[in-house]
Amino acid sequence: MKRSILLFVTCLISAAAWAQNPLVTHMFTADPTARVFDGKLYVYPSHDVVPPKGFDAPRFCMPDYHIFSLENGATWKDHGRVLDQNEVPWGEKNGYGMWAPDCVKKGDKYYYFFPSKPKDGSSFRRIGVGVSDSPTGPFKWEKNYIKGVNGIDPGVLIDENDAYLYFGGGHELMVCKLKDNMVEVDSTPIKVEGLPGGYKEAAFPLKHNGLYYLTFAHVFADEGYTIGYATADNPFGPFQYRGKIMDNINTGTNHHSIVNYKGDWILFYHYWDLSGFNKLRSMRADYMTFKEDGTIKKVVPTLRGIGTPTLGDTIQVDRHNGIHHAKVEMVSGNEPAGWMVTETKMMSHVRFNRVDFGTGKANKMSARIACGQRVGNFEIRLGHPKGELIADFSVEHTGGWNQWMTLNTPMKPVKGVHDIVVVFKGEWGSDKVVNLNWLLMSDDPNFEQL
Ligand code: FUB
Repeated sequence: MKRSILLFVTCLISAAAWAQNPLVTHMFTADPTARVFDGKLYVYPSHDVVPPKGFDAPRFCMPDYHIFSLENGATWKDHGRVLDQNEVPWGEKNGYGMWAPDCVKKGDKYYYFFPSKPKDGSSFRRIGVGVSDSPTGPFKWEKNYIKGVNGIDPGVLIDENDAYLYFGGGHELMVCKLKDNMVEVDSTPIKVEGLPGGYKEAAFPLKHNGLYYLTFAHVFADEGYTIGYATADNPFGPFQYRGKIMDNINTGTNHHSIVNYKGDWILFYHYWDLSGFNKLRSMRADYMTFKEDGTIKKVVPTLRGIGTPTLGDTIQVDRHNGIHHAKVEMVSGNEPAGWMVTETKMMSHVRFNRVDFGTGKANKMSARIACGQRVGNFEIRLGHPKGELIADFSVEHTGGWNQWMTLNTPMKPVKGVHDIVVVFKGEWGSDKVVNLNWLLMSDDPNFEQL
């Protein structure tokens, strides 16, 4: 067993070497529930923070919720705080228990479901609801929690005109039907039958090809925290366990959701590589596949993740698809949290797949670099290290390997989606040409195309 865990962790570390995850780096985000509304991708995560000093806050310290949407090809917009713990009409003040939420659309209204600690002390968590005309709020919060529902992790299924609420954390998950008003139960919650033994939480239901899927976080005694799924021919079950969607990736928790966006299935989940601490998590996403027979192919986590960066999106080349004779490390100095390509030896290169050059309007490429010397250049090529050269940057002395600045250079017109390779050139024997954080393409009237 130990050997297989070791092998898996090794695989995860090397997956890190092929892989734009986490999705955001300006704050910690966990429990991502992704939804597509009118063709646009939104994520409704929870928010981990460092507990305030001297305050008896819980270890998962979660004060509020933000909403994110995917803009352009790979930029996540933070719509700001949508609910603070102290605005929950029925919630305990400073309870820091704003755990995993969900948001669904029924008719032309959006319903945001969230757990919080009730001030009446009636349960560990109750589930509240807010209603809005927009997926990003503002929401009108119900004065009371949903009567008859005790527990965490709401996951809602809209099946034609009916809505079902799954929830719970423990050895059982629960389900009930919601009334048309979406804020009251229409049936007493019952245990979901047919699920495997062991601790479960993070119920996320979906319907695919007429089959009901209940996906959930599931702890195996010998493996730990996995994401599993079960299917049934009706929302109340009984369900049949069908296997794992993701193995234990050593996250401590792994709360997920699944969405179909522009024809691709995507699994959202969380990990904690940005903080180095499993209670300060960051949401991630990777593509997922349903096989012809309805089973789900296990998802291997990557750092590259999803998204096709285009003009205006940062191309985080450190979340690469391939690297040769260079390394990735966290940035330091005067730069926001994240990673960089470093130890860039002569002729080292890094590959990043699926960049959308659009209709060929980009004429400028920018690069965020830190450099402690002045010799060398790095080239942006299409497809492979000897592919067509589309931009060339001469390195600058930025003041040191931790001092960051943005360089600009003209680029050739390129159309469509291509993989790119950054090739670092210095002198043989030099260990570091430059530290590179990100690239960005733009259409700048002050620049001429190469
Ligand atoms: O984020 C707090 C709790 O941890 C969630 O409600 C669970 O699903 C687990 O991710």
